Amino acid sequence: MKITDAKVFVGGPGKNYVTLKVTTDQGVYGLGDATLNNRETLPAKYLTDYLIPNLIGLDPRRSEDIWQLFYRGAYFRRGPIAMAAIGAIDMALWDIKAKLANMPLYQLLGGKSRDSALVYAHATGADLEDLMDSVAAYIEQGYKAVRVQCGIPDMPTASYATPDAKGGTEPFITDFSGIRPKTEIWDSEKYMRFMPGALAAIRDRFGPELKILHDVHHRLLPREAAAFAKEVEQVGLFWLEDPTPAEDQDALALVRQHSTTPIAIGEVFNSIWDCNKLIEKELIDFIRVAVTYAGGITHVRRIVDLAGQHHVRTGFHGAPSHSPISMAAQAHLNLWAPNFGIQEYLVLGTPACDTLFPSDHYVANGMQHVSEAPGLGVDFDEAEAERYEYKPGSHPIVRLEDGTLWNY
Ligand code: KDG
Ligand code: MG
Repeated sequence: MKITDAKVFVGGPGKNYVTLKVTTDQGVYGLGDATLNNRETLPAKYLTDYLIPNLIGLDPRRSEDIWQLFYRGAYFRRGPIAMAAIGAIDMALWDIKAKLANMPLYQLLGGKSRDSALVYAHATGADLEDLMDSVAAYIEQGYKAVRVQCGIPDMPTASYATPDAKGGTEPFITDFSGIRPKTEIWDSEKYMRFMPGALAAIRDRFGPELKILHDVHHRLLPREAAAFAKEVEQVGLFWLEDPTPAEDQDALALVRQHSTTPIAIGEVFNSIWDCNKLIEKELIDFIRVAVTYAGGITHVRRIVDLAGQHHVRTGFHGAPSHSPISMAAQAHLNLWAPNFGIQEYLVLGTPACDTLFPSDHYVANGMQHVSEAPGLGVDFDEAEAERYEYKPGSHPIVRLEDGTLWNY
């Protein structure tokens, strides 16, 4: 059996999804997602210029060897661009493998450890009252877990993932007016004075059952993060996410030393080498890698297994920057992983997105249900894809009030 062709498509409804389709001489094809938010053309180019020419002619069933070939063979290892490109190929090869076996992918991983998987939604508000309305709306829809992000009083712009005005939706997240980023203003002191009380008020209003998550989005120093995590302990958060930038894996030790608030980190990690110390020293509770830019199912599965030995559960990244293909791959991992924790889930499900990526995966009552179709259980409509093209866009950047550049 041989791979005969592989094509990359960039575009989609409201997002530049990077979609890989790998075809074989036996008519079976596989799909992968190499979307790297706001840098989408780069994994696409890495695929077309370097990986695909070496992929043609190989046996698609040798997914492990092909992973090693592209990882070790590059000499310059890791990094989100290469790992997103390798990840897309890996997903496509697992899709092919599971289609050949005529099984949904989770069966090849070891079968179901649960019937459906807990997800969390994004509640957001320009202020606390607005945020409460957003949380209430998700509870009404059956969600058991919500991430809460709130505008901070006296901050001159919206803060991370909050709308400019009441009733607005999360400004997700790419601004398609060009590649020059907008600037948000940040003040950690104002945030630390306001946010613990806001989280406590949400707990008071919605009671003990609601799983409350909060994303600091890398903005605190380790000492500040330790103080914050300690102060919010009585709220009983499900997790506190990205309290510090985690290039320095040891920084999390300070947070751990001072607080029992569960910590989630890793959405920007792209290999096991970015999180092995965090996991082995048991400094975190949830690992947030994504199958896209962490090297696909083959590599993420290794991270999940390491995590499982250290009481670290999964909480795969699921921002709308991931296409339904990688979300499907993660849905299968979620059904299998013995140390599954939660899945971030946003309703990608615009009719246009569903038309481009038809599938039977669905979320109901805050639980993710996985398609029984062979493979990843998601398809890609190439004719529909011709309606879309790449649109340049950017994340905001963050500066302190005096102009100093800070962490977005
Ligand atoms: O590209 C950046 C987004 O993926 C990120 O801001 C989303 O922090 C995020 C989250 O938790 O979903
Ligand atoms: Mg995050």
